[in-house]
Amino acid sequence: RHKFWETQPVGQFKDLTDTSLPEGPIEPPTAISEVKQEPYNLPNLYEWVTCDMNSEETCAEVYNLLSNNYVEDDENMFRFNYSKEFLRWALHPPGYYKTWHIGVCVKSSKKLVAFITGIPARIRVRTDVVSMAEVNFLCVHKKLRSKRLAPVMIKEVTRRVHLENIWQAAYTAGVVLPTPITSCQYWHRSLNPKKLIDVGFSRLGPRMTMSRTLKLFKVPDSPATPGFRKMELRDVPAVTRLLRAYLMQFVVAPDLDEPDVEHWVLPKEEVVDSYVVESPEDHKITDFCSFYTLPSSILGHPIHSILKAAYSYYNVSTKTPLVQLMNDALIVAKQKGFDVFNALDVMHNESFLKELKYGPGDGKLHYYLYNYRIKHILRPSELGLVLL
Ligand code: MYA
Ligand code: JJ1
Repeated sequence: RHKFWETQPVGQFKDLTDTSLPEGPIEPPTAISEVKQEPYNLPNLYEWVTCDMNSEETCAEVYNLLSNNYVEDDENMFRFNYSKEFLRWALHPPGYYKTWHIGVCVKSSKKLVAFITGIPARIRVRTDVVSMAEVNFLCVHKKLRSKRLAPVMIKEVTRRVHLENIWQAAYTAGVVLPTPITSCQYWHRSLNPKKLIDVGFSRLGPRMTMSRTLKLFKVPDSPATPGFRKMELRDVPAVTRLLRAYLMQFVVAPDLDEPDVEHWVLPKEEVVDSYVVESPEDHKITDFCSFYTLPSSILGHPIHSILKAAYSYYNVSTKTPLVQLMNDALIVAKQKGFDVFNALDVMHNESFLKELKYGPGDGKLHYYLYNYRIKHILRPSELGLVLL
């Protein structure tokens, strides 16, 4: 069934019931000198390139490949449209390796036709903090699909990760592969219901009129929580403490330090938004919420071409009820012109989704680890990791 994945050190479907298998690495690390020194072979017309995402030209080529060929929904109505600024941010965390930003070009024309990336991350699994690669943005041009290019790209990124003495990876996909550590559901909160219905993203509910729908999804003009404000650089130490303490309770979560928090959650216009609640009495940071900007292209619509979507990222409440905090997140997202606020049922998200009028989407997101076995599949609420 899975000619490629059956050969890889990942949990296999046949092992799902075998409780004798231990948790932890599936294969031991080898000496770096044992790692293949040359790139894997590509079909003759193609060659490997390392993509320098700091180059405006390269970044634009990657953007163009993804905006025309990356992930679509099951009915091919929408396609993720990651911005250039977002891609730069996503691929340049502390300690990133340029060699993990891998392109495949046509030799003769240098046209970019495929892409895959890794970034380094420390991921905690129960009590074990593991150096991993987070693999993302795997994309093969529509005209080159089903030619078994993806397995070669996955092997090549694996090789380059091994060369840095890293032996595990985390990744997500909309498709089921051997074998998910958990499977999450997407939920959607309409902010601009008229547009969402016009473009076919959502439908008028049964026994609902447009005017009842507009009223149902209306949000206040400004946040309700006293002390709710945009996160600033000076908040990094407090936000890091809040996040580290919060993420401890999940089975799988990133191990974030201050440089990570500065990179991943300090607000970046049109990329990531973060807010804190600063207590008006003692000026302590008690709560934090964040979301990232990932628009989708609307395919073949006469009027609208972009759906502006916010995705829930990391949220921590110690004083403000999570429902109230996330309601304020909806309010600021609406102010910023987002059409929809999306969230997965990870961490404590289930506690606000229904209450804040999110509805389940038709998409799922499966989470995977490479070369690390987990004994039992997790509930989404046991997962403390959001990949972009
Ligand atoms: S998930 C986003 C993936 N991208 C898209 O969905 C964009 C649109 N689609 C495409 O561009 C292509 O359809 C892709 C497949 C490139 C996805 N993850 O070349 P093929 C397996 C892993 O003939 P194509 C993301 O970015 C498939 O089961 N494997 O197929 C995270 C089959 O293997 P097997 C996938 O359609 C990526 C083989 O590929 C995926 O032309 C994490 C067929 O290859 C998928 N999403 O190209 C990658 N889709 O026969 C793994 C299909 O065994 C990282 N396949 O079933 C692993 C860790 C590596 C680092 C390790 C370090 C230690
Ligand atoms: O966005 C998604 N689905 C939408 C649109 C569906 C269009 C027809 N297929 C959806 N809309 C309903 C919203 C409605 C709002 C009011 C309340 C009730 C609900 O369900 C889905 C997620 O649900 N997105 C996708 O399918 C995109 C791909 C997801 C897999 C991503 C893989 C990522 C790889 C990462 O590395």
